[in-house]
Amino acid sequence: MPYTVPKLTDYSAATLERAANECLSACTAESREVRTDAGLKSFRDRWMARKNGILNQINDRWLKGAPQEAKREAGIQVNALKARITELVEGAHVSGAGALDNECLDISLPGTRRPLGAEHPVVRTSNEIVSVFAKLGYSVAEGPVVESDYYNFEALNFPPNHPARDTQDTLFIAGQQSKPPRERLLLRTHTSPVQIRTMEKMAPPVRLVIPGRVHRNDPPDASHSPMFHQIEGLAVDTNITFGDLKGTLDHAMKALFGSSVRTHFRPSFFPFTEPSAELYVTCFICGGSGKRGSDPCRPCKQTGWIEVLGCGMVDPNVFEFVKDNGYDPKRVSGFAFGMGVDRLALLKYGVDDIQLFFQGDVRFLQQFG
Ligand code: 2NL
Repeated sequence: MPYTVPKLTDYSAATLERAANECLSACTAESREVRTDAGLKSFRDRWMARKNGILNQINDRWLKGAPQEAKREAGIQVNALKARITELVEGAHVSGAGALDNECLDISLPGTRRPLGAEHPVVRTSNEIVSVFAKLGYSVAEGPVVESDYYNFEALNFPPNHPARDTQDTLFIAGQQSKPPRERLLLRTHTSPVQIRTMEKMAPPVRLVIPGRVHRNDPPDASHSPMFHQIEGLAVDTNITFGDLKGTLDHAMKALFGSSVRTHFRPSFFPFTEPSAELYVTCFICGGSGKRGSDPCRPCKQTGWIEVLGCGMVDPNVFEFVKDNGYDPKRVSGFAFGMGVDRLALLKYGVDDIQLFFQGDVRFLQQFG
């Protein structure tokens, strides 16, 4: 006898459960009997048809017919049953001897193509730089992109209203005039605030690298973007000297650009380091000759040297802000450095427009796959 939906004598949980189980076994048994496409269609119609299909009848008899106080429990049971029946009916397929032509699984169909992504060239460059320092025992730290004036400027020896702040065209968050100046929020202009935050948490000695996104109010062109990436490094210990800075950075440049590059330091100025320097490496495009064949080498402007980063000995004024956590400038010293990752990626991959990094054009990005 084919299955028919019984009328329930009562609506207790036990009765409902028994009825649901009977219904499920009937459906399972019928699904096993399906042999042909036509059989599959009538099986589906019998159970699922909107008008008078078995599921529909169950709804009418077991749910709508239930007394008010049993409706909630009946609803839960009926919904669970419906889900299982639907799964069974939709999963049923034509099977059995001689019915191979009707198999639903066609192994000759091509699979679903899942294109592989590629690491973005800026991220790749950033990871390469980080890993050079990780091998030297440096920890990696990250921090917020929206920062307070205190961490972005004040604690880094840019006092309020100091002209050094003008060198970093800052994007401020609007509507904060009511806050004290040092609490006002901005988009960090460098990753240095994370160095301060980390020194507040970790007592010396520290060896740190900090990669991350930074913002400046620069109009976009081939070499500028209001959003770009930096990596900064910091080493603080007793007796850290400028010699340590030179040795560490010379090693890092050889690891990054090849063992034949040479390094060269020129005096510079940063508010948070004293003394400060710019680091140049022999041009890895022309090998230091300033020429490519008979043409001038453009990346190094024929000088044979490329500026890669800024660095220096941490200014004692910076340590004063974290003195309570063991950074007494009389006891510890340190060096720090910072580099623009995007600019290095441009040089490394011979890309002539920084905007290409941020437009998300798949034709560009695919070349790094
Ligand atoms: C550049 C120069 C630099 C630093 C960053 C730093 C951080 C602390 C203390 C002292 Cl907490 N210094 N960072 C130092 C020198 C240079 O970046 O041209 N970056 C793109």
